[in-house]
Amino acid sequence: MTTRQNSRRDFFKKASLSGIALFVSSRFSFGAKPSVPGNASLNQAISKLAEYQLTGQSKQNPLPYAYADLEPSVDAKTMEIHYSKHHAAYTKNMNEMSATANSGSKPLFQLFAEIEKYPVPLKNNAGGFYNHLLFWTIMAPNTGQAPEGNLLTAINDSFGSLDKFKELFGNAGKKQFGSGWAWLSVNETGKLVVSATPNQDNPLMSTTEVKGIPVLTLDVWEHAYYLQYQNRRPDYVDSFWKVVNWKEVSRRYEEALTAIK
Ligand code: MN3
Repeated sequence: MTTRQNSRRDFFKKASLSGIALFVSSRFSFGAKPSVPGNASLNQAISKLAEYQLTGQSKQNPLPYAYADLEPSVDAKTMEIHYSKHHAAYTKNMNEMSATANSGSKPLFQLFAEIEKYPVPLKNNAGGFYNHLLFWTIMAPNTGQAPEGNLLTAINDSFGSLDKFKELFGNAGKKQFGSGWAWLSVNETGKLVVSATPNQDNPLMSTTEVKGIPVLTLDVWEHAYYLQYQNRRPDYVDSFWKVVNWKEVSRRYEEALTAIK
């Protein structure tokens, strides 16, 4: 036995005698990552959402516009590859992996709520399936829209102004290191929160720190903008506001609030 192992053994012996062994072992044993607490009341609200019917055996919805319709914010070729290749691959992989993990008939949001129990590739592909499904709906051709009504009031209350919200959300996307997503979500108290996640993680997942029901999102993977913007992610993020479908964001906001009440 090495000196190090000896001193570790001695430490635990002493710790046990002094009554702190339980504390030490629960915090440091098994090399486990710190767990993110679950949120029963949020999960209860999530179970009331229309999209709760989605399972690990789902199809892509048809795009609600043509590939070229988001130009000049998002070019047609990017939209075509993004929808017909990337999103299609996440969908196919999720369906295959869900079948293997025996989770194919489980509501997707229930899977997200206990995602730490499943293999990371299933998490990545199920996240990729849902995040894009949401993303397509919250964009529309040159909307000229701005948030109104309850949503605008909530944005002003939470962030000070629409411009301050756009800056905060935009920075979440611009500063996300590597691939990921920016989010506007309704949290368990009904408050709006901005966050960013890496990879295909989302605020519905048990492993995500800032949890909530997402109502607006922006894909900042390079595949979402590189053909048109190359390294200029900030330009892509700024151009996104021209194609935000605020009517749909508002609908999702009201649905989330109703589910949480
Ligand atoms: Mn993408």
